[in-house]
Amino acid sequence: MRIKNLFIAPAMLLVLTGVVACGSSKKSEDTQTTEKKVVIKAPAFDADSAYAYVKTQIDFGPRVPNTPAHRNCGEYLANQLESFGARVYNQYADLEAWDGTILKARNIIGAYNPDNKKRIMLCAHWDSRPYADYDADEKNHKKPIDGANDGASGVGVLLEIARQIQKETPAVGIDIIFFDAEDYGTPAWHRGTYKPHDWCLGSQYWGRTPHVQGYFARYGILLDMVGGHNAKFYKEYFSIQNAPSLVDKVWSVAAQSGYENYFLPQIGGAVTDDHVELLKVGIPAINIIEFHPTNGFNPTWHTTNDNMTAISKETLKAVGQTVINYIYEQSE
Ligand code: AHN
Ligand code: ZN
Repeated sequence: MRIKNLFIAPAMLLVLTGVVACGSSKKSEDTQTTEKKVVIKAPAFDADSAYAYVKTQIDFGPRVPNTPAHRNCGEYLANQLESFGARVYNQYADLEAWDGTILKARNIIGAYNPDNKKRIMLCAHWDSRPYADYDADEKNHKKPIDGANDGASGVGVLLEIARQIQKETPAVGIDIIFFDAEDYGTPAWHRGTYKPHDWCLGSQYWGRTPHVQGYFARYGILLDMVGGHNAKFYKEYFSIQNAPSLVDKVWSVAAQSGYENYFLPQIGGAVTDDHVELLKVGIPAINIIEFHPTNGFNPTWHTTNDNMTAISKETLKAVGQTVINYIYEQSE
């Protein structure tokens, strides 16, 4: 018997498995009571810690490929994963952007329990967009953005998850992947030709060249824009189409964990994002992203307002705790 619905919110979560035979020995002398109780603790996700990881990224300056801020932040992220006990892989690649610019890109992967065959990928993009092309003020359209929500929020949540899972090994292997060059897509103000496949360059590269030969994961979860104030997460279209059972599972874990106000049981729009590259190589993957079916992205999206003021600790907590609870529910 497996008792679910035991998510008692933050501090300590118990998943009880095993057989709890009926009644006590008082009822019947010859009824043997077998009781096996396996207690798996899902750690508490610390939103203050995640918030600090978001801020540290923003303090480097916009993480636009080919800039010192980008290089420095890449070093920071790889070092953090290593200090949290992960085996770190770096993928350096020269990737061609929409305008022909060669981006010195770096995908950063932290593997936990690398010999475990049952693996779950947790992903976010760590670069920030070079253009605030949706800013209300046209003067900002060619300026880079902080990308506090768009990029850094997902990375901040995953760094906090990395810090937590090093303390209590889950039954499954975890790969935390920070994709680069997701957000260098053709700007809205551009008129004329451009190279196609201009978004998600880092994950496209990873799809062609995984960090481990023959790599496979049972599931992938992408976090993109998971820090907005009062964010609502609808079930993203490509995720539902290609990994419906994972969507249902994660949304039900969210509800059991008390976050049904964030994870809505409704279909959202389709978002071309890094999870699509996982789907292309056969990994069932979903995108947890703030994207309203009619209103689209958060109003700060691709604007100069996507800075630290756009970040809510409550939202980071809802997403981070949900993902942790999901991970610790997985069995070997
Ligand atoms: C498109 O707008 C085509 N994709 C959204 C993916 C994205 C951009 N995620 C963050 N920034
Ligand atoms: Zn973006």
